Parts: sequence; C-alpha cells; structure tokens
Amino acid sequence: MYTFNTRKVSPQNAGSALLIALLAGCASQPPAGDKANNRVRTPTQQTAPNQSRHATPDLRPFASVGSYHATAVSGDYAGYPALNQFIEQMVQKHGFNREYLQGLFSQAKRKQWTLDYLAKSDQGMKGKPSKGGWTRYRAQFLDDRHINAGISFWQQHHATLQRAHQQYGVPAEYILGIMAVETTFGSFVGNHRIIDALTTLGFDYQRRGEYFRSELENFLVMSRSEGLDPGKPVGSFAGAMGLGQFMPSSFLQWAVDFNGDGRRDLWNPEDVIGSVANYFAQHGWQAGKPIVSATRGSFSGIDSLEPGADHAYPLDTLVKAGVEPADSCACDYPLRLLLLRHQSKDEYLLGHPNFYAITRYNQSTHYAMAVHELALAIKRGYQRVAGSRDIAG
Ligand SMILES: [Ca+2]
Repeated sequence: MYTFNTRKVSPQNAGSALLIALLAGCASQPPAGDKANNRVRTPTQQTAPNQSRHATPDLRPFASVGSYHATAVSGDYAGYPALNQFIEQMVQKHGFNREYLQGLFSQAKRKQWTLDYLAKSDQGMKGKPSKGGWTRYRAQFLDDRHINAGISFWQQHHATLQRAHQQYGVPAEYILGIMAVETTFGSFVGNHRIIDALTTLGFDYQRRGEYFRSELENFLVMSRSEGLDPGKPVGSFAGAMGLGQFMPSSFLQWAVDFNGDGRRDLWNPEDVIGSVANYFAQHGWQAGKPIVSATRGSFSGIDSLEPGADHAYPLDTLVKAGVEPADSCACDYPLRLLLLRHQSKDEYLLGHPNFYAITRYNQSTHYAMAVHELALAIKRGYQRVAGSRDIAG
C-alpha cells in the first residue's frame, strides 16, 4: 500500500504531509484520491466476458484487455526513449504485445497538475514538524463524518470483519481506521486514471521515477491477470486504488480474495477487509498486543532520542533518558518514541510493534496515530449503538 498517503490530496487541501510518504518511499500507499470523486468505481466490471478468473495474479499469458494497438507511441508520451525501453522490457519479461502497449501509452496523459504539486511539496516538506502540526492533521480525520461512516460500515460488514479478526488477528476497528483515513469507506477513491498517474510519475518525476516505473509494471501485470482494461481504473494521483488505496505492488503481494468469488477486487468491501487485515498480519501485527502507550518521567534525556517510526529503542534506553510507559508494560521488544505537536504542548508517546505495523501502510506518525484514534472512536461509537440496540431489543 503504499505510501504516500498521509492525508487526502486534492488541489484544495494538498499538503506536504502526504508527500512525506511518497517521498519516503515506503511500500505503502500513496495519497488517497481527490474528494471530487465521490463514488466508488468498479473497473473490474470492465472485464472481458471470456476472461478467466484467478485468485492469484501471476505471469500466465492471459489476453490483455482493451483494444489498444499502435505501431509507435504517439500523444503526450511520443518520443520518450525511457518509455520505449520500458515497453520493450514488458515484452521481454512478461510477454506483453508491443503494439498493444504502444497503443495503450499513446492515449496516456501527462498530468501536469501532479508534477506541479509534487514540485511544490518537495520544497515544502523540508524541516521538522511544526507546532500544532498534529492538531491540524488530526482535525481532518477525527470528526463525526469519519466516525459515523465507520460505525455504519461496521454494522453492514460485521460478519466479514469478525472473520478477518479471527483469521488474521487484526481487530475490526483497525481495519476500519485504515479505510476511514484512506477513502472514508469508498467516498473518495480518487479520480485519476492509474495509467496516467503512473506513466507521469514514472517518466516525468525523476525523484521517484524508478519506483513508479516499477508500480507501472506491476499495474500492467495486475490488469492482465485480473482481466482489467488498464485504461479504466482510477485512483489517487500516485496510483493507489480502491477502498484501501493499495498500490499495484501491494495488490500483487498482499491483496486477498475474501468473499470467495475467485477474484481479488480492491473495490469490493469484503476483499478490502481481508486485504487490509492480511497486510497488517504480514507486516508484524501481534494479536491482542497494545498499540501505543502514554509516557511519564523527567524526559531529561529526550533530546538524545530520535522520534518516529525509523528508530526503535529498548525500554532501558528510554528509561535512562527519562521516558517510560505510563501503564505497566511487558515490553521485551524495542519501542518507537512518538512526538505529537499539539497547538498547546508537545506530547510523547511510545509505539509498540502494532503501531509500527500501521506505519508499514504509511510511515507517517501522524497517519498511524489518526488510524489508531479513529479505530478507538469508531469502536466506542459502534459499541454504543450496539448497546442501545440490545437494550431496546
Ligand atoms: Ca473477491
């Protein structure tokens, strides 16, 4: 999944936080889609009638979907030697038809807005988090709209969420926290064509071009194995798709068919529930273990420690620096020091391995904390509603 996504991106609320993930290059997910797109697309419905369905994408030579054909690339991407080289690689490595790909890329669009946005964000992302940064970030997600959507989604999919919890050990509320932050349960899945997004970033964004060319390769492999027309799917400007905003590489590695129809569908709620749970499980989620702990102590040596997901400290190192968990902690594993800059104060928390697992979806501390807090808020709301229903019944 990717990783670019720390907040929703649109021309109206684009911010550098999102880009941190993008630029940080995590396996995770790029930013969520534009708010302008307010419905869930289901490109899988475009599948050719005779297309075989397989749960596991691989390199089987399925027929590519879509009537693309050209003897050379024309349009926005005419005359790009790197693209011609990429096409040749797809032919040699994956057995794609050259004319098919040339036709497909002849109608790919160069997204200047994306390039301008990233150039601006690359400038703006330098420096440490500012005072009040967490307060502002949190306010985008911890609101009634996200929480109530989560409660409704839980009510609608409680059996599937329970099954995912049993199978992967990931509680429903954390699966919901991801879907809340990424797309508000499919309300905003993005309206950028993936082929345009990944072609633009792969061939016109030097900073991360190699990464995006790899995602473009994965996207084409995914489209063929899933019977999708690669010109159809839409998502974030960075190429993330569906309710959980999976990048193509994450789809290939971690998506699962959780409704048993033989296909992995990033736009199907049940498949997304299973895929997010599987993603967490494969990235070290430990069933029943804590996520974050409040801290206490003198904080006398706090400046010697680096906050964030990248640095882990044994408990005795933290204690020597004057930081310890406020609750009792059988912490026989390294902990992350988390700094949250509120408007009125700075707060330090300790992140357990399950917090780190959330940052594998997006490595921003703010992102993972928003998922955590939304998870707790949605759970409280769901229990309240379920409780009042039990009383009424
Ligand atoms: Ca499925």
